[in-house]
Amino acid sequence: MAQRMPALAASAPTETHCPYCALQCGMALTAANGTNTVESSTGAGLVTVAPRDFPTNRGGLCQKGWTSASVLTAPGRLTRPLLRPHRAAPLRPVSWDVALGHVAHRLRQIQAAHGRDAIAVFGGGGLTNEKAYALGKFARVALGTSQVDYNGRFCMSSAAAAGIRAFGLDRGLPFPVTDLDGADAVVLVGANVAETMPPFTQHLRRAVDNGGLVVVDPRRTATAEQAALHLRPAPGTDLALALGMLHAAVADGHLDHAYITERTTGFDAAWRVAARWWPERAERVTGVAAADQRAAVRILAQAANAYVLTARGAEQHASGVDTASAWINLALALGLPGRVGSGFGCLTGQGNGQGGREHGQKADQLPGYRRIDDPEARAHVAAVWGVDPENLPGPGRSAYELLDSLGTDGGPRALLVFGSNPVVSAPRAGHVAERLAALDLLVVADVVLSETARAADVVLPVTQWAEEDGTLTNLEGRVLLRRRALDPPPGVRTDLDVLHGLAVRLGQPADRFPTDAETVFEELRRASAGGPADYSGVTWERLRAGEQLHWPVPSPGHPGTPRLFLDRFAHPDGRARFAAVDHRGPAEPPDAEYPLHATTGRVLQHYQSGAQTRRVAELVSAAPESFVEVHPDTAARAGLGDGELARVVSRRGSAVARVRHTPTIRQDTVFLPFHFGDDQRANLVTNPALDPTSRMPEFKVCAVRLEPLAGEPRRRRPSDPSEETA
Ligand SMILES: Nc1nc2c(c(=O)[nH]1)N[C@H]1C(S)=C(S)[C@@H](COP(=O)(O)OP(=O)(O)OC[C@H]3O[C@@H](n4cnc5c(=O)[nH]c(N)nc54)[C@H](O)[C@@H]3O)O[C@H]1N2
Ligand SMILES: Nc1nc2c(c(=O)[nH]1)N[C@H]1C(S)=C(S)[C@@H](COP(=O)(O)OP(=O)(O)OC[C@H]3O[C@@H](n4cnc5c(=O)[nH]c(N)nc54)[C@H](O)[C@@H]3O)O[C@H]1N2
Ligand code: SF4
Ligand SMILES: [Mo]
Repeated sequence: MAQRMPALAASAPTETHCPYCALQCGMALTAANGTNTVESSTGAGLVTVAPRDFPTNRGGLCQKGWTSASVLTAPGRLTRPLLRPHRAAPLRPVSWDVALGHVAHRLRQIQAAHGRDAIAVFGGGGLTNEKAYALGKFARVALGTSQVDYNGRFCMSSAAAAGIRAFGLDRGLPFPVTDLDGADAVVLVGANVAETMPPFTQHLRRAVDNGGLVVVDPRRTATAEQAALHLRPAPGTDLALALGMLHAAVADGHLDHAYITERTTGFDAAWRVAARWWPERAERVTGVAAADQRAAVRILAQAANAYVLTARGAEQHASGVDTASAWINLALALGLPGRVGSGFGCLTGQGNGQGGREHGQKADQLPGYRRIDDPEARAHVAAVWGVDPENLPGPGRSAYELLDSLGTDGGPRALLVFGSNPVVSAPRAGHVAERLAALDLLVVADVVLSETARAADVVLPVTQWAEEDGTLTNLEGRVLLRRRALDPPPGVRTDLDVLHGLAVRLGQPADRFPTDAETVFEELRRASAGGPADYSGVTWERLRAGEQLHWPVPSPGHPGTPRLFLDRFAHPDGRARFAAVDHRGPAEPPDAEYPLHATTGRVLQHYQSGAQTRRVAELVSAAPESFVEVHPDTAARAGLGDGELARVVSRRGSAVARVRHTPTIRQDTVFLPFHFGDDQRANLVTNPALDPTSRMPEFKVCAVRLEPLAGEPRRRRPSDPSEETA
């Protein structure tokens, strides 16, 4: 079928950024031919991607970035709203007016019967700042619901909570990525950047050459291969490891006493815990040799320029906040944070993972990284929104608790999803799918028919990345302009259009939900003014002119803040705080029935739930299906040969994966990627034990056993998005 394809809005290459991760590599998009009519099946190649010289990627791109234009013309790209009139009916194309009219009508009905909190909203860290802002405002003002949260809860929430506790402010990297170029030593904790941000590794070159890269990961990853020292703790034992290393720092005389005295508080209380964690004790819990712990501390302490960086391997635990705090304690003890050329940071994951956690789609938050329970913040934001602060709801449930409550007594009866695919990416995904099925109404706005969209009553087709303008804030707190390079396919609308259309149908004044992204950003500037993440001095004009603006940017003449904390930390006393944290171990220890630790994570070729990358032929042929990394001896004990299909079984459910003999993984640990759908979902087995502070689920460790999959070994293909609408 011939269909109108994206036409270039301008003939010159458009300078923009990658649709995927928080590195936000700079790229340029160009049309490969001048026509706007092509066969949809051969649409890939219509737009070409070229890397450009931007500080985070310096001309590099990963395979996902190179192939990102394929998603614009992917088979199964949604172009018409879909609606199922009742739960048993198939999804059928309808007009926008019918779709939005139906949603608004049902939302009103459900709220009339069950109250305002009967509607829930779930957002995403891939949404632009403008969308994230508009979504939070839509939930609080148009729906008046407190029940809004987003997938960043599964991503950066532990790092954010630990950063706020220690430094008084959460910006993943409080320094530009390029500062790492000068690092002699870098400790990467639970970060596999060689696969999750390949161009980032060029910033580690000096540390690698210097013998200063230390990687903490239960697996020998592509990143660990480059390290001078690879520490291989059992999953969920980082906290003990960090305590052992703090102990070693003290015992071996590496403390920066002057820094601790002048710039921090709380060392004594933190030390009282670490004093009990001599490295030999930490070795017994973690499996990391005491000598290696000491060596790692020595590498950090002896370097002129040293950094500690954490990512999801350290943070996605029921003790994620305390674990991140323990690594911060080590960095503080060595005097690293808030210095030029040294520091501590957490690597933000999603394209707008940083901005997405600042502008109000989080349950406890208002724009500008304000707290929704702070009366001053409520008054400020309500004034910008033109509403009475009394009418703003309070904090709602966190992401997993929200999903878990859907369709229960007292839980929401309708859910609107923008920019997430929780049927694949939420912990205990089988249960989450059941909760979604118990709803009276599920509405999903997406670019493709994701697994979550497949379960929806109404699917709203939206524009993506290269078809619209918007800002994102990358992993170093730099605000970027992602530009429209193409016309969207006819029939799709922007998320801002969708929110506007719904708001008006819910009785909101038309000008309260603008559809133009720059207009929304102007409002976001005012809403964020005076908040911790102050964007009031950022304008699209400055971004168009190529200015490098790291927040806070508190006035239009302000140059931005590439490096935070150089003079003082953001607590009222200007000091960073040690946290007295102790090890507590995984929520679900292995036992006779489930003897192995399962951990989960990423591969180079796929992004997140795979909704986008499983539709790119090149990526699917390189990484077609799920697998489980398992030590050959462990596989043999379970009767599994290399390449055979296994069932990975936990108390929550089981996932099918092909066995990959991996002699370098710990014998007590298996690893699964979480990018695949249906019965290959790693999240069918994961444990939704939550961190008490951040409400982060324990994606990185649960107890499992391996079983051979009965029957024929089969090859699977990614789920075909056209199945349901054909
Ligand atoms: N290719 C690709 N790149 C991506 C993404 C993607 O989906 N695909 N997603 C983006 C997003 S949103 C994010 S959040 C980032 C995530 O980036 P990373 O955090 O680098 O990615 P993960 O693979 O989730 O986890 C990193 C490592 O943690 C290890 N690990 C598991 N358990 C533990 C543990 O208990 N302790 C320690 N120390 N390590 C452990 C795993 O073996 C894994 O190698 O990647 C971003 N980039
Ligand atoms: N087991 C396990 N599970 C995990 C993790 C793990 O390490 N292990 N990591 C967690 C982490 S760190 C993260 S960040 C989450 C991510 O998991 P998800 O939240 O599921 O992330 P995505 O797959 O990126 O989903 C984004 C969806 O939004 C759509 N989309 C893209 N752009 C737009 C847009 O502009 N508007 C709209 N409306 N839709 C859009 C995409 O097509 C896709 O369907 O997964 C978490 N789940
Ligand atoms: S590293 Fe991240 S931003 Fe860069 S090309 Fe790959 S996915 Fe895109
Ligand atoms: Mo993430």
